[in-house]
Amino acid sequence: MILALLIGSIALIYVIAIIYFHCRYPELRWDWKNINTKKMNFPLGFSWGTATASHQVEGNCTNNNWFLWENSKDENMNPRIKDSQRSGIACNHWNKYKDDIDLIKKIGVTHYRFSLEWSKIEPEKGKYDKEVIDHYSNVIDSLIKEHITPVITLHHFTNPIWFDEMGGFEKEENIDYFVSFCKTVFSEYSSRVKNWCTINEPEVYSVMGYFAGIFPPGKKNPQLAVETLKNLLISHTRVYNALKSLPNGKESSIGIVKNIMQFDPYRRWNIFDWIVCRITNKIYNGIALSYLKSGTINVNYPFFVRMNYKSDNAALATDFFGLNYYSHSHLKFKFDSYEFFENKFFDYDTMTDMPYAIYPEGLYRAIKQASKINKPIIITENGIADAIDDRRSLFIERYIYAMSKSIKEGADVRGYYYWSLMDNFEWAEGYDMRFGLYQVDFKTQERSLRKGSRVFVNIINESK
Ligand code: GCO
Repeated sequence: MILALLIGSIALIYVIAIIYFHCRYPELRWDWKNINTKKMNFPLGFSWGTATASHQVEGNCTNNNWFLWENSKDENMNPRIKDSQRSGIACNHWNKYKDDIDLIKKIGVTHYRFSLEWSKIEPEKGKYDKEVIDHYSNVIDSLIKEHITPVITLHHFTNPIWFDEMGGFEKEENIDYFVSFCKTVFSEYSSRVKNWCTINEPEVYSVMGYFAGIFPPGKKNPQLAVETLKNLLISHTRVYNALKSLPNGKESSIGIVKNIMQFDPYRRWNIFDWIVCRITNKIYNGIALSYLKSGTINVNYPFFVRMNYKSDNAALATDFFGLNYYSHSHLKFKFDSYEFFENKFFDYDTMTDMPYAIYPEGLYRAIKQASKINKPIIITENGIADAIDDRRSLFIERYIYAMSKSIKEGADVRGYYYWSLMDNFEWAEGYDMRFGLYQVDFKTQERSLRKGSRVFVNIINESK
């Protein structure tokens, strides 16, 4: 009798918990057959752009942690990049930037988000390379000449080797070096550049580098992953405050860039799938969102990670929320003391070449999540890896539709930058992932606009 009661109560609690999760965290799905994606409106002054990052496009980034990673002979580090590919000269954007600016112009966008390669500007601690500073200055001038607004990212995954050797962002005391770099480049360019992104995707940097071990430094230490994440968030705040107090600081728009990914349970009736989704979400999205909103981080998962932090000046210290969005994940619990879930897909999913399903509803959901910070949102990245170019136009149309719907419902989204201008070095995936609006032939460095990108050009033209 007692046993029956016990089993009955557990079953009841299980059912109630599942119903609660199910209703509280619905997985949004729209009936695309009955949606007219042509019905889109964008606010006046909405900015259209495209994005790249230094290590992925410039070439010859031989003084950063990724270069070491790509060329590492350490057996334990391999295989880290698919088929041992190396970034090498990448798209040779360093030398071809003028041609590339013409390409940017041709698409009709008005904003170009690119990153400064810290390891080139400050190759040794405290020593700045004047030629490199001049190079970026020329890039900025060329953009402005073509009426394209430069949007600079100060940190996009790569560190100078000297900084990594000191422990990089694992150590809070190292943040000072990054702040100094940022102040130097801001003083150089801020009279011409008004839009600044501090840190790109702190959660991706930490999770990939310190939990999955797929990015440098290839560690697998969850606690260190959240410490590093916290330090990157603190870096954002410190850079934000430092730049705001410099000349041109007040007039500049300075924000952080965060990737949002939803974690939906693979089996909606399975409590373990729900639990791993909630934990993963709390770490991947929750830490940064809570830090930006209230300056606090409270994560307590005994035997896994623990982080309780409060900052007095972090809350709302950002002028915009840069949102990078690609897709959601379906997690399935698995018995494993380290990676306690696996990523699953459904037969009905339309996949991109990356292990991401096309899920435009997710961008709508992500905008809702980001809106909680109460700052203007810029979609700083969104795009598809599609080498054969048979899904790109659908992707663009539907994701932009999802964004426009959220704007219609009141979300303060100010811009959309497609990732990426051209095919480039996709980190651990090497050159196989083709995100470009322009296809790049890496043998000849020729660029050509993909058919699937034309829909982007049309949407921009129609919105004017
Ligand atoms: C990231 C970066 C980009 C990627 C892009 C496609 O999200 O990892 O910001 O550098 O190339 O997101 O995966």
